[in-house]
Amino acid sequence: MSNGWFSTHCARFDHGGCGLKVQVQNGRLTQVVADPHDPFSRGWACPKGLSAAERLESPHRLRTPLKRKGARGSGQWEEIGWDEALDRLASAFQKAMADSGPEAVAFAQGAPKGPEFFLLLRLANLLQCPNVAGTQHVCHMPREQMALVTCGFFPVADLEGPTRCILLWGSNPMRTNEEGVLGGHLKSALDRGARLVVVDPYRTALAERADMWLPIRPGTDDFLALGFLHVILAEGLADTAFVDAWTVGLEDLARAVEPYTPERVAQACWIEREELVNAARLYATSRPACLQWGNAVEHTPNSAAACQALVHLMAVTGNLEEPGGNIRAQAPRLLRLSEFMALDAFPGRPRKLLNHHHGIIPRLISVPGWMLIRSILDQSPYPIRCLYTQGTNPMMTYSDADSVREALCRLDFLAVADQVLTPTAALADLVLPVALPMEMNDLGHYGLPHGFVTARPKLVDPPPECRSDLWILNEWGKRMGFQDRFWDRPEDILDAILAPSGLSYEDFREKGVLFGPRKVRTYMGKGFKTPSGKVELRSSLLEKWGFAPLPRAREPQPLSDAFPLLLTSRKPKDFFHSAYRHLERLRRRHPEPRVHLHPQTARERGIREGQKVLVETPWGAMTQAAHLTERVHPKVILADYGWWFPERTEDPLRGWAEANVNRLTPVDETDPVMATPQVRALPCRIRNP
Ligand SMILES: Nc1nc2c(c(=O)[nH]1)N[C@H]1C(S)=C(S)[C@@H](COP(=O)(O)OP(=O)(O)OC[C@H]3O[C@@H](n4cnc5c(=O)[nH]c(N)nc54)[C@H](O)[C@@H]3O)O[C@H]1N2
Ligand SMILES: Nc1nc2c(c(=O)[nH]1)N[C@H]1C(S)=C(S)[C@@H](COP(=O)(O)OP(=O)(O)OC[C@H]3O[C@@H](n4cnc5c(=O)[nH]c(N)nc54)[C@H](O)[C@@H]3O)O[C@H]1N2
Ligand code: SF4
Ligand SMILES: [Mo]
Repeated sequence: MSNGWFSTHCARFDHGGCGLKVQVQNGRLTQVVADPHDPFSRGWACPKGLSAAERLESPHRLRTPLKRKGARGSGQWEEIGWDEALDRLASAFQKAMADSGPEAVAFAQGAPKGPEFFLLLRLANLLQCPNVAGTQHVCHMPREQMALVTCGFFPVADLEGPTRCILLWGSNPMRTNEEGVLGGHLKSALDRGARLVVVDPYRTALAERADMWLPIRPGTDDFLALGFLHVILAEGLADTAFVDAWTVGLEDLARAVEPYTPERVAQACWIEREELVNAARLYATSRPACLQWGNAVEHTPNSAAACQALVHLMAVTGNLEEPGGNIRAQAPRLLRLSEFMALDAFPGRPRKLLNHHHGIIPRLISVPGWMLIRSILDQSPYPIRCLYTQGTNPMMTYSDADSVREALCRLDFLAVADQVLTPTAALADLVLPVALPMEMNDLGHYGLPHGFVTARPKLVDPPPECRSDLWILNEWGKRMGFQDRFWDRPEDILDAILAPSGLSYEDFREKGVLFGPRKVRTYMGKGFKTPSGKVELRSSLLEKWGFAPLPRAREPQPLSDAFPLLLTSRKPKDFFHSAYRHLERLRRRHPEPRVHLHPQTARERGIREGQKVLVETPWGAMTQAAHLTERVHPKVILADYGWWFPERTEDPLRGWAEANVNRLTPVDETDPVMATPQVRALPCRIRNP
């Protein structure tokens, strides 16, 4: 490959996709800087993206396939070649399926990183295997599915439009770049004069800049959303023209929100009544206004209701599909996902999913991770013996991590594709080293509802024995007997995805980004994509599936003398979930896991800044360093999430248990529609060990 500067997009460090300029010299990546000409990020990039070169050359990186030698998890490995690795993979899966049918095997991936998630689903569908586990039940799907049943599309905050007010709810795009490089867009909208309301228990930098900050009691977003609706409907602040013409079920909704008076909601949410009323008024009367919602609203066993009520908020204020409100991003013309996933090959799929067995929403395409874990442990409704994971680290990211460990240890065969030896990989029979962004041709944001895709071309060769996920799945698929349903080379897959746009991968690489057309008020023609053609404030689909058609709040978790505080968390600013603690540049910025607590809470317990403290919930315990801050309520603590210690090579499991928030999160109660467990707002206590 030639020397020089090349354009690409950041990948796998968050959802952003910032434009980067990358220098290549003698086959090595030598410099990475932000691309000032990128139409989307306009010269912005963060330390994560800028550490892309270190990621490729990290000494922690896996560089050859490994086969387990000693006992599971004992850290003894034998290096093997790819031929043997693929043979082992294919024969383990074939044997389990021949003995016990396609349900005996399973696959898992976390947040999709590129098209590989959908290729994984393709392989599973061709095998007639319904078990593809994911994290969607805690990531995006409560929002997406509740939006789809209510208005037929996923409403994206139109920060590029003339928005006059941003209601930022359980989301911090300055740290996380939810839905594209939104942090920069949000800042531009504020600079153009938009008002800002922040709903977050933590006083974030944006909360400081906001016109109003509602320091909500963690886990009560359902109450607050219903309280907003109560105020808006009671005070006649709804957009009656839109509501009359384009919604059904207003009377039912009005009755459903009646009990959520400002007094009751203020008490449940630990905020002042006036704050609630003023915030609802500001959002409803600043037209257009957009609601940027985050992961926090989908981390409780009432995630569906909270998300549904937030879609109602956008609808009754007339902000759906309005420029500057919440719009329907149009995807560029690409291969249809259903076709790429070969859904046609597996017609009975929905009824075979564990989701069906547990009675949750029939439209969720992946199996909530905890259901897979429970099935492995209980051997119910059938035994699962083999698991392939790619791009996920369930030992750190699934709730009830101790049960994850137990389940993984019970498998006959576990194969893990990753870039480093994670605690999950440490328990595997087979570990596959992956090629990383810039070492392979790749395409970002395919299948996500953001309205664009980004090119991430290959700029350098991967280490000789590292392979991309697309390559692995493509070769594995052919070995499983589907030569005609897979491709010659991974590049052919990208060409197939791009074909409807008329571009080859080479053309696309030149273009860099492909946007869908920008359209608003698309419902004016054919109506909304719901059974009634209108926004369904009372959901006929939820009702048809046997769920409550209207949102209700769930009583907040009670605090007790034994567990007098509430534990919550957020995404790490300098890392992606559990990944990248092995990169020194990032680790220097954030050397150790820290739990944030109020100085008064610390004083009462004799806790000092920096001291290691024990955090306990009724389900488990972990240790992090105390950080004293007045940014949180005295009854709330906010812990770092995703921490393990790649540098602890003496420990085969790399210190997975010590600071792991998910050893403290239960799966005993989950959302009836979306299967979301209680990830945040956990009753807890904190003390000197
Ligand atoms: N307590 C708590 N739990 C949570 C959350 C929370 O906020 N709190 N958040 C939830 C959410 S929103 C999500 S999305 C999930 C995320 O859950 P996971 O997706 O399991 O999280 P990651 O830690 O990002 O794991 C991804 C793994 O993929 C590897 N990787 C990176 N690039 C590649 C690649 O190209 N190929 C392959 N094969 N591997 C790669 C990384 O090294 C890493 O080990 O966690 C959920 N769990
Ligand atoms: N740097 C970085 N960026 C990421 C990721 C990452 O791991 N690191 N992960 C990516 C993924 S997969 C996702 S899903 C997105 C998620 O991105 P976001 O939606 O921004 O989610 P979080 O950072 O988990 O939480 C956002 C805010 O919720 C607040 N919060 C905590 N508990 C509650 C609560 O009970 N109610 C309310 N209203 N707020 C609460 C936190 O203080 C935090 O400021 O980020 C993506 N981007
Ligand atoms: S903000 Fe996100 S997309 Fe942009 S450089 Fe940082 S990690 Fe990459
Ligand atoms: Mo996520």
